[in-house]
Amino acid sequence: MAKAHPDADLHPEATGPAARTVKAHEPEHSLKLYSGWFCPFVQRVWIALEEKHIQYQYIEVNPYHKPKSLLDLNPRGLVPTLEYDNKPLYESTVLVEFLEEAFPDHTPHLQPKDPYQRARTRIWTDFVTSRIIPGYHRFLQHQGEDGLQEKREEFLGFLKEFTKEMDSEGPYFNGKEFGAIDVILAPWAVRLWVFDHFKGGLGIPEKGKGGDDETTWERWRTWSEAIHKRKSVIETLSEREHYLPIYQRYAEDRAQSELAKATRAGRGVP
Ligand SMILES: N[C@@H](CCC(=O)N[C@@H](CS)C(=O)NCC(=O)O)C(=O)O
Repeated sequence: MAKAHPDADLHPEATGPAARTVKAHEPEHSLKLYSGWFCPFVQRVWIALEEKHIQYQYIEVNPYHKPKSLLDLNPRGLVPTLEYDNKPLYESTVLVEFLEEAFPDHTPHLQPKDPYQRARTRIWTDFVTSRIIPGYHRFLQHQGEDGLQEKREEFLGFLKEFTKEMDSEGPYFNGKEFGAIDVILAPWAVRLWVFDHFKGGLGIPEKGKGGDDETTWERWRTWSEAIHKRKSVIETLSEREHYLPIYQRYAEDRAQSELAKATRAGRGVP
């Protein structure tokens, strides 16, 4: 028999503010979000749905058990998966764009109107996928003190690069309006506490202590605070205690092979 995935026994449902959001979206609806409450890729899509007040049905599944209902829609059995008019769609970055196009009358518009800004959103979305998220995993999975600081600096370097592209006033990436590029990184921004908890600190300098990078870190802090206060972000988060065992596995050497396998297969991990 195949060995159970270490995350197969994760907490079965959303808790805290996210549980209230789930409750409000229990009724049957033709737009269905197949979700794992803990998953940052899901949270992107969930934030977009909540921001735009789109009606949908929330369906909790454990993607490590892969129920038939999920596999029938998405052969890879990943969350998030959407069912739209009886048709399946998946990949979080595609879904965030899709919701904007499929529900054009719903505001706020998350994609910038200006084609240049829209193209920049794609460039920096790619940067989150190809640099920030892998850097986050390398830092989180690093074992021992030796070499940890290099992983930390690599990750912070990516955050700085991203931050330098932000509108100088903010608070959001493109200025006053919350948009798709904010949605794309927000789930990881609200999970950075894992480094304080497991890796001896994230390492972003305190206010006034950023040296040559102070302006960049100040801009990061402005963005991060705005993200942490955003209603749609808060209302799609569960209680921290239930994320802890998941991250503990990745931070403490127990899921390294799972992480390597998932990364090779182009899948995300929580
Ligand atoms: N590239 C996908 C990643 C989605 C993903 O990997 N989700 C994880 C949960 S956070 C999953 O479903 N994992 C199940 C598995 O690895 O089999 C996206 O952006 O939607």
